[in-house]
Amino acid sequence: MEKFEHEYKADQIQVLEGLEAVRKRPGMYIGSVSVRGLHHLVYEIVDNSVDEALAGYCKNINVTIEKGNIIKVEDDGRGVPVDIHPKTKISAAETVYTVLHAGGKFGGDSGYKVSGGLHGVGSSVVNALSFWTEVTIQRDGGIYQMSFERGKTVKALQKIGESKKTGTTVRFLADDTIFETLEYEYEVLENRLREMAFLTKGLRITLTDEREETPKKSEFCYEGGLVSFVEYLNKNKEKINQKAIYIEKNGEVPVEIAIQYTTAYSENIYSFVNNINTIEGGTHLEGFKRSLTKVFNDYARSHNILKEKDSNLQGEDIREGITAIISVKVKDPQFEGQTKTKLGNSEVTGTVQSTMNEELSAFLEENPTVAKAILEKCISASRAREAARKARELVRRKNVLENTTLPGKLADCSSNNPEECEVYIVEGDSAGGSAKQGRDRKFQAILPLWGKMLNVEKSRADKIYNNDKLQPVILAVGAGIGSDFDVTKIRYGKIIIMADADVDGAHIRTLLLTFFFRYMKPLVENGNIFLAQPPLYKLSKKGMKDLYCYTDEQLAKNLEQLGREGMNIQRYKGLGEMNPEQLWETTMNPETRTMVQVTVDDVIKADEIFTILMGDEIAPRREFIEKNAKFVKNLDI
Ligand code: 0RA
Repeated sequence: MEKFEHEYKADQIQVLEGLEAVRKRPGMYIGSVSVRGLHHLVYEIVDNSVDEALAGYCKNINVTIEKGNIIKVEDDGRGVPVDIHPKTKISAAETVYTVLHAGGKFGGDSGYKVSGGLHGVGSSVVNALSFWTEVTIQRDGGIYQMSFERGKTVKALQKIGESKKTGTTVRFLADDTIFETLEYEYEVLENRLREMAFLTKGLRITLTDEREETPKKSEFCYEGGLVSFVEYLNKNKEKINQKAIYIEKNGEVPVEIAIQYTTAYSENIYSFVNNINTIEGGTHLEGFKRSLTKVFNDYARSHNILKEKDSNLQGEDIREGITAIISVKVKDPQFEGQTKTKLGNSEVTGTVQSTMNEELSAFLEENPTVAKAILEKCISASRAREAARKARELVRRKNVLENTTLPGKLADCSSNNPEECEVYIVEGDSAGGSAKQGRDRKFQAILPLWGKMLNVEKSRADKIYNNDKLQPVILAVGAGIGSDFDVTKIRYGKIIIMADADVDGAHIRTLLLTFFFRYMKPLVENGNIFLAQPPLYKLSKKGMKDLYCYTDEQLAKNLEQLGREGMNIQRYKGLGEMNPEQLWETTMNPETRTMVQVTVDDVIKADEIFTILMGDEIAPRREFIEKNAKFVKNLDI
């Protein structure tokens, strides 16, 4: 008996130490304590319910943002087991929510348990980082409930009623002493939940926002799974194969793939392992790419589309215009890479490759018209690549002849340490002149651009290398483009777009951002791209230091405080109206400027927006602009 008590205490101490560690270093468990980490809490709880759906027992998940930013996640699975652990005398349910490594144990042989994310520790991490958590379980004919504060049990599991239903409901309020904000963003949660629903065929997920007077609600349920996913991604694009190609095999490593080609030039392949977006790719993506290249080349040869004298199509030719989702389930996934989103399990390459080899070649044999249409596109991509290579060579040779690799218009900085260097891409010659005079030439370079910018959404790499507007940008950045792009070669750590605060400026900003997103994506992902924020107004008055306002709200507030009497309000129509000193002080001086860092939190969403804004179809663009017109002032992706 004594021994038993001793063990019980030891266990308890371990529990508290475990959750204390989570509270001490939340970033280690959920990435950060920013709004991003906050959303992560929701994903962790939803993941557990999705696991129950993957095991085949849960059909509906309802997520609610209640008033006061309380989150409720409700599922109709089997319910977390409520029986008492004979040794610890604690219920299995309480163990799951308080012990850092308890999740998987109880899922051992309860179907296909391949939880991603935190490998089953999610529930206890959320509990540790919440001001309070309340768990209600319906199971074995009863309703059971328990509650916690900052991870510590305040009410152990007890039966509070009878019920014939089963399921688990978790409500929690994140701890505001840990998170920078508790304000959930509806659209961010909506995107992730939609993605979850696509990845789990037939699962119904709802999201309700009760914070406003009139609640908002979204519902996602896709019988088509990944096929629905690619068709959703391509909804504003012109399709080559109307029906997505679908491949599924349920072996040791279940594989599911959907492929649809469009007339676009970009490549959109998203890969998932256990429903986690593997942004850095990995072995599953490798297997997919290898097979895609081989199957299309083999088909083209055996059907005489590629003649004997022709060389093989390259991978990138075959991936032009592709939209594909690869989803695999791996029992013991090894995640590598900078952000731990790269699958390392080497056996997965072969599984994906052989599944694709079999199923894709069968599909092509059965659908020769589709095969031919896709191959025509690949062959024209291959020709364009050849043209791009020649264009690139020409640019290189020209530079060698002229003994320069930098564009003539660039006013470079004297430092060549990329970490401290920044380049301003400035719209217009006169603003460029002011920027040149106003800058700190030690670390600030100026590249003026003017005239009509190429829309890269509608052109291929060869045109881009030859384009007189983009060529200077490519040379100044110094790291190539597309599949040649090498982020370690960039000459500036900050690339700052400085354009007027008007419609034309917004247009140039969008065109440049599209270019960076499509052809230098790592820059956007790593946060190297910034938008300068020039002031909109200058307030001046006798005896007062000039005051700059960057928004209409700021202007109104300042006028209210300082009065209009004798105040001169200058509205800046363009950067060119500022003299070099003003430009330095308001927009370029690192001590006083504000800049917007461009981030792509959601690459899928960003692709959608660029397609809408810059692509061929007009109706969705009009719809987007009408819907977002009131936000256009802060154009951000
Ligand atoms: C382990 C075993 C069983 C259910 C669950 C875990 C479970 C966990 C969560 C978390 C959220 N919702 C959940 N639903 C179920 C069931 C074991 C059995 O009944 O045999």
